[in-house]
Order: sequence, then structure tokens, then C-alpha cells
Amino acid sequence: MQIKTIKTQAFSDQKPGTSGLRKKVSVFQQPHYLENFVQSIFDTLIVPENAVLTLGGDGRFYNREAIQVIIKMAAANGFVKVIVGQGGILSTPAASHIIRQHQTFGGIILSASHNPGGPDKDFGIKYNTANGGPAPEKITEAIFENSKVIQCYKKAEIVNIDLDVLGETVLEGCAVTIIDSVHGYADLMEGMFDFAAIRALLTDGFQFKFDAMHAVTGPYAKAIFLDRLGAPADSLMNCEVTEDFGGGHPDPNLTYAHDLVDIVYGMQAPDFGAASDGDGDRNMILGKAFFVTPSDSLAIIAANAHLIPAYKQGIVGVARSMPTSGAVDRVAAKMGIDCYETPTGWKFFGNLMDAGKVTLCGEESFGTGSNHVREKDGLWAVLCWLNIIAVRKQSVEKIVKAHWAEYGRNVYSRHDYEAIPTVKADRVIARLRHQFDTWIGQGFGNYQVKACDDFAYSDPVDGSVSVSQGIRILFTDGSRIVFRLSGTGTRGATIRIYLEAYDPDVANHHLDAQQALKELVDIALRLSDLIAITGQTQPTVIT
Ligand code: VG1
Ligand code: CO
Repeated sequence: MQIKTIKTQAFSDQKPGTSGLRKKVSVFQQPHYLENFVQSIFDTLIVPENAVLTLGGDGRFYNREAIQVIIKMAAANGFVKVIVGQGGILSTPAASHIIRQHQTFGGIILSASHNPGGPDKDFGIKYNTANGGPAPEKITEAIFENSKVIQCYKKAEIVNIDLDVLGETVLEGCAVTIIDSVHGYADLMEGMFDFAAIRALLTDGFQFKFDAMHAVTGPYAKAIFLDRLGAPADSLMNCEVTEDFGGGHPDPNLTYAHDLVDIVYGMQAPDFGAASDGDGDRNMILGKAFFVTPSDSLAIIAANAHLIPAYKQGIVGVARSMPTSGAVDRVAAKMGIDCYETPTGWKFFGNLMDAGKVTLCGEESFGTGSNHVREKDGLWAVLCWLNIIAVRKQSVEKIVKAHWAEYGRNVYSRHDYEAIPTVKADRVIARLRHQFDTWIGQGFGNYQVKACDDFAYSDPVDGSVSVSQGIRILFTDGSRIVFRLSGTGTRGATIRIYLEAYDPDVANHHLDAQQALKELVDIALRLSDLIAITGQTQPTVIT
């Protein structure tokens, strides 16, 4: 195999964010841009002999081109084999599973997740390690350092691989294997859940609707819900993967999954609705005209996990990202298991799962998962709910309200202010950081501040410390306001305000979350001075 060493110049903007490097497609299309980042990944790793790489993406625009480039670079950088999902397709959880199942050295996942796709939209790339999870911060930081000093990259002079034909192409020194993108993952799911009970539910009049949002879970949903579970074909919507995700924003929340939301809140509402995001790791769970917050979903799955075959022996512990509501903490306390609070991003859960400290984990951003892989997993969450419903034979709303009655309700919402000029967003955060000490002990309306900090996390497994993970204002009644800057946006900066009010009283449970949180919103805006600094009077997205 001929290997070409190509001279290049460093780009200064290749710092991986919460979940890899995300940029506009046009940025990735600059000469050497993708190659530089991929070489920076490989330069960070000590690739052993016989190393195998897993490779796939969510099918968005530029996926196929990037895969051809990465195959050539992996071959030139000493990988003896690259396992690629057919058509270049692998959902993020499926890629995590393949890394683990085939014990590959690592994997490269091409996705900008819930960000829109298309020639003038977003693309992304991230590296996952041998445990199947996103590379930890020390690796992503090393990749960034390498990207700043890179001078050349290596590419094998080989022909493009036909990504659509299953099987192995043996090139001199490196084999490329195209595998079925869905099969192994569907087997994993079938082994974890009570498919017979779910099949009985779905074929017995229970109305189910799943929206793949024109993104990667389409083929997975067909294989699992139609072929293996016998759901009627019209249970699925938007299940053809297109390079621009149907021109939509593949983010499963009440704002962007409007096709599904209209149905679930309409005259012919099904019993259960669910959606997943661009790369298949997020999920939204809905009942008949009823929305389940992701934080509640995590808590309810934890409380009912014993009903699912994979967890019938119980769960060892749970973890949630810091901004995620404390609903799961209450379940853990009652079960007498540990609950960990980590910074935002799935990479922080990996160590806890590898060390056997947690079984389930989740984030308020529509991410839920378990130790079956090392990524959040949208379809897995949907199957959890279907399995729980099949056993409990109750509606989504009934299950949630019974949960609130038992544990109290953590009323929750996130307000996002997107596309703010970076300097202004930084000013909002800097101001908060500067002032929060003075608020401790002060009263604001019905709320009194107990503590404030800038969240820092010390990993209980490897001792690594991550600082500046979000400003927390904690009130004496258990309510919270959290401010954080997004690490996944590609346009300016995004300020996220996370609002949580603990409500122990069942009588208030009919309350609309936005109403219940109104006073906290006012306090958040007042303390941050966000409107005056940014000029933005309303959040762009509320979830
Ligand atoms: C967002 C979410 C975070 C999630 C991350 C990646 O990050 O808030 O919880 O882990 O996206 O999810 P940020 O930094 O923009 O708040 V995905 O589905 O984009 O891989
Ligand atoms: Co995602």
C-alpha cells in the first residue's frame, strides 16, 4: 500500500466541544480541515499492532465523503482493519455497541447529533475509546493540542470503497469490512427486553407512534418495532434517512418534533409517542397529550428497572449530569444506591460504568442510557418505557403521576438563548461568576439562596478534575437555577438556563411547568442581567 505524507497547516479552531468537533459543513470542506483533525486523533493514540477501528455516522450530508477519507487515513496510520456500517450508517449507540462487541481499538463517529444537516448546515466528528464511550477530556484536550501544531498527515493511496455492499475488501495491510448497521444492535436490544410482552402490547391495540425525524434511527426502528415486535407499519413516521433530515431540526423536543407533537396532542392521539435525534442517542417520551421530562424519565426508568429483564437483579447505582433534575436522586435514596452528579456530556459517565458504580444514567437534554453501551441510547429508552408499560399495564400519565405521588415532583424546564455574540454570552457568565458569592443567604421573593458555586467535578475513579462546569444557585427548598454555556452550538454562543423547583405536594401536580417556574425565571433574568447584556428578550427554545 502506498502511503502519502501530505504537508498541511494547523487550524486554530479544532477544539472538541461537549461531544466532539462540530462545525458548518463548509468549514469541514476546507482543504485539509477534516484530515488535520483525524490525524490529530491518530497522533494522540498509540495505535497497537492489529488495531481495528469502528467507523460510521448518522448519514447526514458529507458523511460518505468523510468516511472515504477516514478509511484511507486509518490504513495509513497503522490500523489493520476498519469496520464500517453499511452505507456509512451507524447510530451513535450502535457504534458504541460495535466497538465493544468487536473489541475494536476505538471508533470514529460522524455526526452533529441534533443539529440540522445539509450543505449549509452542520457536520461533526468524535472519537470513542475501546470501552465504546466518548474519549475523556484528557484525550480530547490532547487532540486539540495536536491540531494546533500539526504539519502533515498520512493518507493511503487506495480506491474508494463501495460502502453499500456488505463484506470485506482486503487491501494490502488493511481490510475494510462493511457490516449490517442494524443487526447487532437489534440483537442486543432483543436480549435485554421482554420482546414477547412488548409484542403482545403492540399487536393488541396499544397505539404507538415513533418519529425518527428523517434521521439515523429509521432503519433501526423498522428492524426492531416492525420486524421483531410486529408493530403496524403506520406506527413509524419519518423513518427514511435523508442527508438533510427532511430539512428539519432532528432534535426530539416539543419544539422541533412538531410532526409527532401535533399527533400526540391531537384528536387521534396514540397511547404512546416517542422520537429520537439525528444520531439516535436522544429520546423524547410522550403519553396521550402528556410530556415526560427527560429528568423524570430517568427517575421512572430507575424506579421500574426491575421490571425489565436486563435489570431484574437490580441496579447498582445511577448518575445524572449536574443540570439534570434531582428526581433520580430521590429514587436512589429510597433504593439505598449511590447517585453521582457529573458535568454535562456523556463522556463523564464512562468511568463510573466501567468501574461498576452505576447501571443507569441520564441528562436533562433528552439523553438516557445504561451500561449496555457507553453512549446514551434513544431506542433503548423507548423500549424501557414499552417494557414497563407492558408489565404495569398503565398509561404513561398514570405511571408518571404515581411516581410524583410517591417521590414528589421536580418541576423542570430549560430556557435556551441561542446565537448570542460570544463576547456578550461570556459577559453574562463572567458577571454571574463575579457576583454569586454575594447572594448566599439572601432572599429573592419566595426563595432563599442556600449556596452558589461554579460546578467542579472530581472523577471518583481516576481523580481527574473538571472545573467551570456551570454556575449553580441552590435555594433552601431544594429549588435550583443553573447557568451554562453550550459546547455543541455552531453559531455564536448559547446560554442555557436550567430551572428546577421541587414540589412535594401532590395537590399542585396539575400545574403547568412554565407557570410553576415563573418566579425562578424572573430571578434568573434579574441576577444575570441577561436581557440588558444580550438584548435578547425571550429564550429561543424552551424544553
Ligand atoms: C448538549 C446537551 C448535553 C449533551 C450534548 C451532546 O450539550 O446539553 O447534555 O450531552 O449536547 O448530546 P451542550 O454543551 O450544547 O449543552 V448529542 O445528542 O448532541 O451527542
Ligand atoms: Co445525539
